[in-house]
Amino acid sequence: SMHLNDPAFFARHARVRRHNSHKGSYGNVFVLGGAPGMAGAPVLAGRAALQGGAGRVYLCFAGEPLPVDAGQPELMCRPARDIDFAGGVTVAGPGLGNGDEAARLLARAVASRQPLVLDADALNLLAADPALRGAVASRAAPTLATPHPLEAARMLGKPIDAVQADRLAAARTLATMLNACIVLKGSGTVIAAPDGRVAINPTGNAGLATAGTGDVLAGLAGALLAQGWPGWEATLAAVWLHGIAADMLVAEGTGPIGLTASELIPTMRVELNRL
Ligand code: NPW
Ligand code: AMP
Ligand code: MG
Repeated sequence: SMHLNDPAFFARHARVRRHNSHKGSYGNVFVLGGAPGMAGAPVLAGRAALQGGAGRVYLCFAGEPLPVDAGQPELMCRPARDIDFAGGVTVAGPGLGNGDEAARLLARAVASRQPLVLDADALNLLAADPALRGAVASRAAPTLATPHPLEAARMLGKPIDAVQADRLAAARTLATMLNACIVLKGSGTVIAAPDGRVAINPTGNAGLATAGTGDVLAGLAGALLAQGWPGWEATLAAVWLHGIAADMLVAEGTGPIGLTASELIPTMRVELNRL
């Protein structure tokens, strides 16, 4: 049941835009994050969601909301406490912080009946709260979780070396624990589903080893879910596109040294349109 992540498996889900469609046809994404000092993380996730094709994207700030993202004014900035996460896919975690208010907001997003992407501080909050992990595991809609090795180690209650020594086992254990598609990130990203399917991603390079690239991946995954992709295929496609974008930037000389997370976003969009 293990395979190499290849667009042949998922490309058919990249539907062309129907002539008579509108923004409501492509779903809403709520990015839940942005504690004080961490506004950049939801901005990156939100820009990736928008340029990944979502119809509308809301940045939902745990801290004081930015008035606007001047570099991407299409994004709608709101205080997270005003958002009812029922109306779309939530990407929870980028720069969310670890406090009580963050945990309350996350619990509301987990309770929505919509697809959910869990990243960054959402995963750290889950590591600290078995009841919230139980609430995630009992969700009916697709859940994706995108831990880097340290986030995986925190949820598994193991040292990071133990995660890295058997990345397949770590991803499978988390998939069962959370009843979620798991993306265990890092060189040789492992993807595991709760039904036992496993894939290894061949794209990407060490240019991705820079701040914010994980936030971009989470936003793209949310956009594909909002456009109706099934959970497993959305996961595979997001990881593959994120990696191929980095590979394209290296091929044109923009990396690996100094490649930035922001630069991935328009290149991911080109690759998504090419699927
Ligand atoms: P080390 O250094 O090797 O011991 P944390 P975070 C390890 C937000 N951000 N292989 C590595 O450990 C996020 O969204 C905001 C092996 C590394 O130092 C979060 O909310 C940004 N080890 C918050 O910051 C841009 C690996 O994990 C440590 C690994 C904290 O997230 C940046 C870091 O983990 C950021 O996204 C690998 N492949 N990858 C913004 N512009 O606002 C990671 N590690 O302590 O959980 O911190 O990931 O930076
Ligand atoms: P995060 O740590 O959450 O910002 O996520 C980092 C992103 O960059 C993930 O998608 C990782 O898989 C990717 N990444 C980091 N380092 C490497 C590497 N050496 N090779 C390939 N991908 C990497
Ligand atoms: Mg991250």
